[in-house]
Amino acid sequence: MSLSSAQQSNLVERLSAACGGQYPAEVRRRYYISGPQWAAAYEGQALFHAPVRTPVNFEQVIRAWGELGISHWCTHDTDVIPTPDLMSPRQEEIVAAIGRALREHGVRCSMVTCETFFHPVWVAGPAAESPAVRAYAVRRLCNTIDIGHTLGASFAVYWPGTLGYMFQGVSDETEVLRHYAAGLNAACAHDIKAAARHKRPTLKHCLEAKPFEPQAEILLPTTDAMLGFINSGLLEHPEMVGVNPEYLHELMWGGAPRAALARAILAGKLWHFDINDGYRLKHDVDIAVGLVNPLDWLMVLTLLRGHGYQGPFNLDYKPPRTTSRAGVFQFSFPAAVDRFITLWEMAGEVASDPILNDAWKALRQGAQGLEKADADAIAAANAELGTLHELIAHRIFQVLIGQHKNRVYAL
Ligand code: GCO
Ligand code: MN
Ligand code: MN
Repeated sequence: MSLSSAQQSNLVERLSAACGGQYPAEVRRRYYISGPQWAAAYEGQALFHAPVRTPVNFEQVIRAWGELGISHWCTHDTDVIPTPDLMSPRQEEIVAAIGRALREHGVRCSMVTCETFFHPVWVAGPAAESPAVRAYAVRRLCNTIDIGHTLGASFAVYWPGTLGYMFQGVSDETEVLRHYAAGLNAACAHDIKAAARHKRPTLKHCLEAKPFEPQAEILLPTTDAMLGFINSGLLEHPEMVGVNPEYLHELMWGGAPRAALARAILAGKLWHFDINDGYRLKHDVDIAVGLVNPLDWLMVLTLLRGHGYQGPFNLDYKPPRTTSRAGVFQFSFPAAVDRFITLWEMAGEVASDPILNDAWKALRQGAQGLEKADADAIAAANAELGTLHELIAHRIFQVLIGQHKNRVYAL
């Protein structure tokens, strides 16, 4: 017997409740979690994929965030304002309506981002050879900053998208990067004035790297490349510019996301973080947090907790095409939020676990009182401590599966 659509939905509801581990909206609101308009609105389209879900607008997304307890919302300019309406009176009406929706549903706007990859104007990239394209890009960046201040955002994110090439020799990479820097310089200069006008602090401008897609070659493919770019001398306000690493983007090039985040922390530039999951050296599948690499995620959050990261955790994932439109709000987002919260709290357990702390302390102390020049003696004196490396990995696995809280298999 086949189930009606309502019966299928009830089944999803029943099984998701049976999974347990759900947090009430007021608990979810304690975390600085943001939900992107584009993630909720994603219809499942891709090069080989037809859309599978119906469109949703900002009112529907903001209302859902309010109900689910996702405290912050973020958007590209063109997620909510059609390109022809940008910088027109219609834009003002839309932005005012967004402001009303945010207030009504108790959601705040954390971040705005300028779409510089989708529209045909960006075919040759946001820092194209054509001065008209670059001048238009600057107008768009400044406009996005204005929208951000109007909506009370604290961050602007820049994913350069098509900043790269299909063919070598069309452009000089140093020139393209200079043009890109000029765009960011104009954005920062505009922000300084806009912030003063709005009597607000300037936004935190965060660069997001992705190693592949949508170009064959990307000029700033990793968070490390972004950090180098910030310090290249090309930026007039490097102090206003930080990074927005995306977990999967660092994994995609074969890096260790935790190490990439550590380098950004040391540079004082880890301001915003896109959370999702996926596979090494594959496409940008943007799977929801924790569904592929839960152990790695636990360790990433342990690092961020340990360093007092205070920025947003942005749910930049794409609900899979197999999830229905209703399922996006009924299951996908709440489950992603709850996995994040669980992993974050588990990271607290890793940090305070007495066994791990004993092991870390012993390793840091090492064997004492040794003759500095005697390599064999130093190696021999520390030899037994080395076993703690594997013990630590085992203990973290136990935390992940709850064995540190006496979860046992009675065999
Ligand atoms: C991706 C990118 C985007 C950006 C977004 C904000 O996964 O393709 O991460 O989702 O985060 O464009 O600038
Ligand atoms: Mn992202
Ligand atoms: Mn991605």
